[in-house]
Amino acid sequence: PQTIFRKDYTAPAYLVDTVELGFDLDPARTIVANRITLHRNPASKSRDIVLHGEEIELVQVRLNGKALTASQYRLTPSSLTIPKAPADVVLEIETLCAPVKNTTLSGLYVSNGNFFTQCEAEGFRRITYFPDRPDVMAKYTVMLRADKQLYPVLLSNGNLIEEGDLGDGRHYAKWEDPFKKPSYLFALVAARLVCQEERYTLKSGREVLLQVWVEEGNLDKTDYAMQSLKNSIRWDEERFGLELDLDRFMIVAVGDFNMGAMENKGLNIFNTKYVLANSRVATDVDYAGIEAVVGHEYFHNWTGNRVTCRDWFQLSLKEGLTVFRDQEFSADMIGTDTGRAVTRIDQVRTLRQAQFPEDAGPMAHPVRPDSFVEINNFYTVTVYEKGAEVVRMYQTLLGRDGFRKGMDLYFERHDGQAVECDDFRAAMADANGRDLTQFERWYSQAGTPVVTASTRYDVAARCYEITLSQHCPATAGQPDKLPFHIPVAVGLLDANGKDLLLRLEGAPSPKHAPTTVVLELTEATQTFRFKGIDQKPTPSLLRGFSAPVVLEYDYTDAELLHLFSHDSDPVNRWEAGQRLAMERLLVLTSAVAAGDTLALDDTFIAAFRNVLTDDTLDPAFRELALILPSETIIAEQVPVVDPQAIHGARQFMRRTIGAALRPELLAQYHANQTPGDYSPDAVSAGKRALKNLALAYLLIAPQDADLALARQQFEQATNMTDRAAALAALIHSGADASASLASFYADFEQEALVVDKWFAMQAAAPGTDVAAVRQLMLHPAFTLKNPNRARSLLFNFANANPPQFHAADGSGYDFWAEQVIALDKINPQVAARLARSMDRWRRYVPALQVHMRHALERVAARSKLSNDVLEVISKALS
Ligand code: BAL
Ligand code: ZN
Repeated sequence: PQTIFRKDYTAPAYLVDTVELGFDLDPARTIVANRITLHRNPASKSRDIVLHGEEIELVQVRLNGKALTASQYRLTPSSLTIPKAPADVVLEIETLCAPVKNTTLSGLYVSNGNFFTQCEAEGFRRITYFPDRPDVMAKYTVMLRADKQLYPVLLSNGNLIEEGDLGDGRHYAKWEDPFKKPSYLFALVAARLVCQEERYTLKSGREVLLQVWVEEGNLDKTDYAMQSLKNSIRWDEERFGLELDLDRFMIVAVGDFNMGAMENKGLNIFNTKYVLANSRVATDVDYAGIEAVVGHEYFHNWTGNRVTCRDWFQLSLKEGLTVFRDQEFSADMIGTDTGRAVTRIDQVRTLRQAQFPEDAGPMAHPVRPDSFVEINNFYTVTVYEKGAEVVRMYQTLLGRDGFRKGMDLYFERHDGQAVECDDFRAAMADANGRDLTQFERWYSQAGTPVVTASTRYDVAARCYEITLSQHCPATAGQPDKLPFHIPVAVGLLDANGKDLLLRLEGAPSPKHAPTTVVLELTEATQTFRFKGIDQKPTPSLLRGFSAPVVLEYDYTDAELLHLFSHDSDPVNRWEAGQRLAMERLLVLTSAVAAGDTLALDDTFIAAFRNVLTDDTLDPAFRELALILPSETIIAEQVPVVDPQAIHGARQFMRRTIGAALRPELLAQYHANQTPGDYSPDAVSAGKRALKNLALAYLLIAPQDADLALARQQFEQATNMTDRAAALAALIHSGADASASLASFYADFEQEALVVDKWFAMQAAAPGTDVAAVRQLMLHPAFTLKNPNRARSLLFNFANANPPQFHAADGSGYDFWAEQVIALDKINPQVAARLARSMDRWRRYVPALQVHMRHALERVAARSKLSNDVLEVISKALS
């Protein structure tokens, strides 16, 4: 397959002014008539019109009114080229496609009898021939024709300008999008759906129509999505001064969807997972996901749609920025400082769980990649979550007001354009009079920087020195890295745990000395001096996780315990607990591998007890503080991964905590009940989280009373959060959970998203081996064709059940290879995601590596792999 390089970018030879699309929708044979007006791009020397097209049948093409013969164009399986075209062109192209056969869920497809589209990144070319690249922006008019009975609802982007009957049992609707857009933002829906709708008044007084479209039985699950949409609209007005620019904004839910959701202009199409919720079927985590994703897609309307990407290498321009915006939105919706910190801790966990391993593995790439084979493989945690960290660092360096000034300038300069990450950086720099040249390295260098700190206290000079050094490990094609511009937020705690007031040598003295300062590390090594320090402090480094780096500092246990008890920065307070746990988990992992006796010190238990029982702390924070680093995160810390030893060590620690803190866990279990009507608000959700974590600890080595408690919660729960948590705890306890599993399934078999949970819980349970997963695949509700279902069983097994996936005989890897191959025939995007589960194979103990290599080679040996899977597997093996 061909590698595409960022350096090879050339401007399009022709630009498109208008697009008129006509669809005669039929599942087996949809006719697409496409009339585009183009003009030659003065910035290009070429006179060839290059149109992309895949898996569509060309019926005819007319240029300026004249039908072209086959000798007048070049047709390949992926393109239609019209050489030596005139300067101004009207092209009329008719094509055929078969949506019902489209299992890739890219382009136009059928889900549960309804038509949907997904065009990002390159799905539009599966609908019609077109210059399917984001720097070609045009105005679209869309005519939809379809059977009226089967598809009563016909939607596309923008405004509905006409609708009516065609007299033959069919009807039509004509839509016009007033804004220029790239083809990846095109969407249509033709379906039997119902909607919740509401007229909403913007801050300016303009009224808009908001709609959430779902299948008939799901109308009672649309309130939270609608509320989240209204909150998003208000938030973007208030925080960034950005108003909804359309008269109508629609969200449509579909059960078969590759991504979480898609920001098509005015017609967001969503995975049902991020729309449907009521207390019966959705958990607190689901509610939070809906708020975040509804926000995310809505915020794309400005950061992505109004200003879009010049090319797909710039994907993080819209994704990193929009993730940052949705993160800030979710934090602001909670509103409290600890609430913000809890969302921040969640982000740090995601980075460590998924992004740091990606940065250190065979698919490592810069936030702005330099090359790819298949762009779908680059919708990654690096582009999204690390990209959001990069955007967050602007705000950390420039302040909230400075960041807002940069955003304002970005829109002033680039509204209606397709631009690059560098343009965003320039707007931030110019709006604030700052030189952000070095900051560019966050976009161009892959890998997670390691910042090493050392400190020195000079009692005579009353001076405390912090020396910071940085290096970044080599990644593919980038053996040597230059220093990054890293904001390192620090505070200093006195012996009582109080923050010291900070005066940094060489920096202007503010009227009120702060308790946190942001040190700007720009060189390989730099020393910072704090003046007027009367006692040796405990440093709190990288507060708020101010940069996506690994921070190394030789903390003593006493210092970590001090921070874990007192740090005013909740992120670092949590971090101290994670470090205390990690040090011990590494020792325990070695002990398990060596067959030594395992032990956990009382000091550690006492620290956990203190946090668990400290009622001045938010339950949501306490829950996070008591979750041990995951097996994946532990695996990243050891030189050679022995998954059984890691699992044994972590289980031992959980079991020991559960036994030692039994009375306190029980007390917290009872103290954090949330009686009354269910509400997904952060305070209630935090209580449920702590309560259910307590239950999980109690059920690691359960007494009969604990099992009874879990069964009672399972049976009497008034919401899915509590019901699912009790069921998961029962499954993980090792006790017989079959009756509970059966009754759960019977109660919810009509609820696809709950059935996903049922599969997912079992897949992740350490008692579920490959044979059990194979058995679950035979269940009538299982199908590889639905991405959510495939993810619930296969991905959870491969990624969330290390002791079974890494079974010593390699059976987990054989199973993985089989499923990657099977999925690739149906849906290459989803298959390639599953293929990524083997990214870190070279880090495992040699005996497992042999099996892993064999499984990878088995996939690689297949003759008809998609580019998606081929790229992932070849990079893993290279
Ligand atoms: N643009 C693809 C889905 C999302 O990031 O919103
Ligand atoms: Zn996005």
